[in-house]
Amino acid sequence: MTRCAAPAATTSTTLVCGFCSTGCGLQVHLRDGEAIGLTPAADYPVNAGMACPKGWESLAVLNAGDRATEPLLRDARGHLQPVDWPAALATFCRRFKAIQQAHGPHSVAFLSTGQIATEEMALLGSLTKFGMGVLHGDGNTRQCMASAAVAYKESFGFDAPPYSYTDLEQSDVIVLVGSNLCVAHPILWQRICLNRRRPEIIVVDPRKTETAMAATLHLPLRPKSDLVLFYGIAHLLLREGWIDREFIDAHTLGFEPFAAHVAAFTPRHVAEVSGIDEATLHRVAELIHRGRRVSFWWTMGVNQSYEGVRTAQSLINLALLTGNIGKPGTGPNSITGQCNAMGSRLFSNTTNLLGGHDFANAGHRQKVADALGIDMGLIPAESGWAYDQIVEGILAGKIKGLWVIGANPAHSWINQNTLRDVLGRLDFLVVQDMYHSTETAQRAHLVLPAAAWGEKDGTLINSERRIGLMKKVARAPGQALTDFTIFRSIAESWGCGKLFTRWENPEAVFRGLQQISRGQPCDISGIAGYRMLEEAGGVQWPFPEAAAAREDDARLENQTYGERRLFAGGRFYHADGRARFVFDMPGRMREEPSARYPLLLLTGRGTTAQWHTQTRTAKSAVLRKLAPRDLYAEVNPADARRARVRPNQWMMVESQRGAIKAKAFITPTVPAGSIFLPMHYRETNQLTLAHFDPHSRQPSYKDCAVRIRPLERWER
Ligand SMILES: Nc1nc2c(c(=O)[nH]1)N[C@H]1C(S)=C(S)[C@@H](COP(=O)(O)OP(=O)(O)OC[C@H]3O[C@@H](n4cnc5c(=O)[nH]c(N)nc54)[C@H](O)[C@@H]3O)O[C@H]1N2
Ligand SMILES: Nc1nc2c(c(=O)[nH]1)N[C@H]1C(S)=C(S)[C@@H](COP(=O)(O)OP(=O)(O)OC[C@H]3O[C@@H](n4cnc5c(=O)[nH]c(N)nc54)[C@H](O)[C@@H]3O)O[C@H]1N2
Ligand code: SF4
Ligand SMILES: [Mo]
Repeated sequence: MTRCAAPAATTSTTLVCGFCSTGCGLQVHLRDGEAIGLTPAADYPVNAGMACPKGWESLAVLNAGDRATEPLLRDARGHLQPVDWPAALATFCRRFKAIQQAHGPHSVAFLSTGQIATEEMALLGSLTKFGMGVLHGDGNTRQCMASAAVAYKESFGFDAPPYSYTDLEQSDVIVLVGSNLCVAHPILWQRICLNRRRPEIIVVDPRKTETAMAATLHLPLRPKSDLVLFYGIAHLLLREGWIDREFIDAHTLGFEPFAAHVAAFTPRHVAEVSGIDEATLHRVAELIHRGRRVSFWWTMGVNQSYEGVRTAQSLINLALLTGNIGKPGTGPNSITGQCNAMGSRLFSNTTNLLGGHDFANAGHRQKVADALGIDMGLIPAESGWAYDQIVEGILAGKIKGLWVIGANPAHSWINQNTLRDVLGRLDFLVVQDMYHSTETAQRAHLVLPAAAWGEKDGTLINSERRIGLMKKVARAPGQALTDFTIFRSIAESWGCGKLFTRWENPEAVFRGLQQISRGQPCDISGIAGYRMLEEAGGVQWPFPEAAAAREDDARLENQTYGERRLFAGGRFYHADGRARFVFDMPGRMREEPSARYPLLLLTGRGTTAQWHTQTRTAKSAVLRKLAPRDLYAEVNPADARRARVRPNQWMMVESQRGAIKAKAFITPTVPAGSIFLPMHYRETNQLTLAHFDPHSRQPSYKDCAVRIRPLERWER
């Protein structure tokens, strides 16, 4: 007779996905406390039982042969060799301190990420700036969200995306600009599919993307003609009197100059520049006018531009002009990218002082110092350099030490030829990552092994400002530690640990951040700890104590945790309560196609199964099967014919900065005169041109001139 083993205890718990900013809830199934699988959480308000392939494979990517399991230090012969943590920490402090002593405190900088917990970002930003005397630190969110953040700040007085995802279900007219939802935010597309109002869906994208194909109207505008296009739509709305004058008068500033500005953007001129004919322009204006609830959504086709801020504001202006804000199904809505880009915008202590405060404001510095129990003199009075300025600082020999956390700039940063040279100039490069094999880690002097999503606790903030929980459901491999623990250990080794005695664990930090947020637009002082986040399926900011009290009443009336759409009362965050119309003259592309380089290069996301530089997604056998292995370029049939390129043939794609090989994917979905390269392959950014929006310093990743030629068999 055989005896049965006692049945293992199986339970489950819900955590927020660690890939994109949609912030789906994933129900992880545990046996004896260890994750054994996951399914999309049916009762999470964001995704209601849905998830994309990346979410489904979240656990699979944790088990990979190239996980960093111990610290690695480059030896005298140039090889990365394992060392123990005490040695790694001692080297970290010794090398960075020596650099600071020789070249000044600001000669060490850091580059962080939108993919770690809010508590971790806050600790990193405070450790570096208040403890280590570092001034210059930025996030990979600069590549992604900076234009939206600046646009909102200037227009509304605070970086505040105003919407809830339910707005996707409540709109009559949904305008998606430079946003390929079906690939980049598939669950948000699913939310649109739940809209029962038979919405008009207008997609503005030079390419006929998966999303454009599913739309009711696709505007294949010429790349980078968005600003002219939306000024033209404003022109038509004004000309026809299709504006909400009452809203404009009561809640905005700058209408008259804006109206004068767009007078020059006549339909004829706009049609010429954008390639969208006058009848279609009129139809779009009329749809916006007729729609009772119109929402404008944008992503990287807008933000990643040399005029990203003003383009984002041209959409904000349309919402203000027509009063489409603060009501269900409306809003000028920027969709974020990474799982915690929104956390980074408020709490990373890089561009803004913790909690959306201003480094330059002495009152703000005092408030934060008091809340943290530190000397105000430790808080710098300026925000430090942006990503591109840090890169330039290294080139100029001003920055000699760099600490990269949760980012892979040696693949993702614009114009790799300079970047790789730049990283090579550093005296000391530390990379803190979950894998030791990333392009950046391979160039490091010291690699610090980090635990990943699923192996640690903390919070993430999604695109609709919902703060959700990330939890430890698996053990980190080898000696890998959570980013939180690594930062705490560095604080101790550096000798500034006493500044952070209150920062014992992520939840304690969360409580501290709640205090700091008091009185800010992002006030979250009313959240009753992680427990409330767990019970409510996440809570959107703002949630001040006063709201918490109201919420209790609402719950008595048997309502769920209410959604916090912003600006319902028409009051914005500028001191006078009014939103601003902000506008400018459209500029020109820096590198237009020419006789030598006749094609314009667009770049972006390729498939739902690929995440950025593929350090994570390439580790899943399932996701690998769902994505092309080789780099491919979408080429229009007319351009392919001209260049004598055949389907699937290897080609050379060249810009003034480099030449790469890619397979030809000949398709009419990319407009003639442009080609498209997905960003997931390391070659893509060897071609891109380093240029930036002057207000947000966000890279303009989606416009530079290239040429193609077929490769002979012997050339491959
Ligand atoms: N599967 C997957 N999902 C992701 C990510 C991923 O790597 N993989 N990354 C996440 C992150 S961090 C981000 S930021 C988001 C990005 O999400 P999206 O912004 O939706 O993705 P992209 O493909 O970069 O760019 C969107 C579109 O902009 C278009 N575009 C290019 N130039 C112009 C232009 O001048 N005007 C207009 N109107 N459109 C233009 C491109 O053709 C492209 O279809 O995705 C998030 N989701
Ligand atoms: N040409 C072109 N280039 C682009 C874009 C484009 O559209 N076109 N898009 C840009 C945009 S929007 C973005 S957001 C960037 C993304 O650029 P990056 O952020 O540089 O790319 P990722 O691959 O997301 O790098 C994240 C790194 O963090 C590691 N990691 C994951 N989880 C953790 C963790 O918990 N702790 C630590 N320490 N590490 C972790 C991963 O292994 C990976 O190496 O790319 C930009 N680059
Ligand atoms: S849509 Fe985004 S948040 Fe949802 S499962 Fe996919 S990657 Fe995760
Ligand atoms: Mo991004």
